[in-house]
Amino acid sequence: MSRFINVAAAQLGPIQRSDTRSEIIERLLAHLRQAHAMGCQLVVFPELALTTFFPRWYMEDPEEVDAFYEKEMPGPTTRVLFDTAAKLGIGFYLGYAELTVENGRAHRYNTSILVGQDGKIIGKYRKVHLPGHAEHEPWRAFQHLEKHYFEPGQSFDVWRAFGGVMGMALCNDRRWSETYRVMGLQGVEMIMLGYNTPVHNPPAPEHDDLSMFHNQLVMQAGAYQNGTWVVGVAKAGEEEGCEMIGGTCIIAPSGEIVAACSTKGDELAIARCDLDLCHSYKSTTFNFERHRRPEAYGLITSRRGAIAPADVEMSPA
Ligand code: CDT
Repeated sequence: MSRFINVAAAQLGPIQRSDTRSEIIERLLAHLRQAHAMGCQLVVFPELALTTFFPRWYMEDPEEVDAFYEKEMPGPTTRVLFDTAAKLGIGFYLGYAELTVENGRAHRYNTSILVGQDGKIIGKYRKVHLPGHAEHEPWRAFQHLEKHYFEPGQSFDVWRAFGGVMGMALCNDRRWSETYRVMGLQGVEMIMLGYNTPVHNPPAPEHDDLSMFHNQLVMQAGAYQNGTWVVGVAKAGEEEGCEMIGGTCIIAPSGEIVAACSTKGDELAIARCDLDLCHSYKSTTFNFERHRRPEAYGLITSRRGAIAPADVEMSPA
């Protein structure tokens, strides 16, 4: 059997701080229209797709900071995305900064939503693995203050949509095998994942030459080990002096890349994804029910950091 979904991985080139929301949304709309013209049912946008990657700056003025967040979704400027999606009959995944008030307290998250072909929100995901640091670290060429600007999300959920089981993750989540496995255990068939990844990692510059290799390594492994499609979408190119990797691609449950962007600008990579391909991996090598041994995995949820066994000094015989 085949269950096809035509997916567009909608890479964005850089977004500068001076770009207005309306200008940025025009670029997203162009992607939606082009993807629709090419027969797609789903468009996947990057993480924080409505703004520049603002956690690269330490800011103290709350008004300046809050301007980067969406207070409602859809809101006055984003509604056109939902209306266009409904008109074209095309769904989308969108990453953005969310500001919400609960019981009189403000909460800020690095969020993505999945919107159906009717323009209605199907599900929301809040980034679990927030990288970087919480305090200003002036020694860095640029900051990575996600731990300062966002609270972590608490779960990896999946949704029945687009004829399959859909999951969401954001950027740094893709480096953690737990991300894929928790969704794998809920039968996920397609994980959508937007990212903003600088080429240069200030605490580990020795990894810079490997940034694209690591990007593909983690997403291809996550796809194969869980028998799922993975759609990884970059915001790429030189944004405010910070060079970000591209590498947007669509990965099959075999772990193979089946479509990829070749530039660092606005570009679509399109694939006709058969969700039934997942079955051949989920029912053989990665038949979880048959082969997993959760009784041996207790440390995964009971321990956070690594603790090596004590170094026992051998006494002379
Ligand atoms: N946005 C985001 O999560 N970026 C991180 C940078 C970490 S530096 C290795 C990422 O994992 O790509």
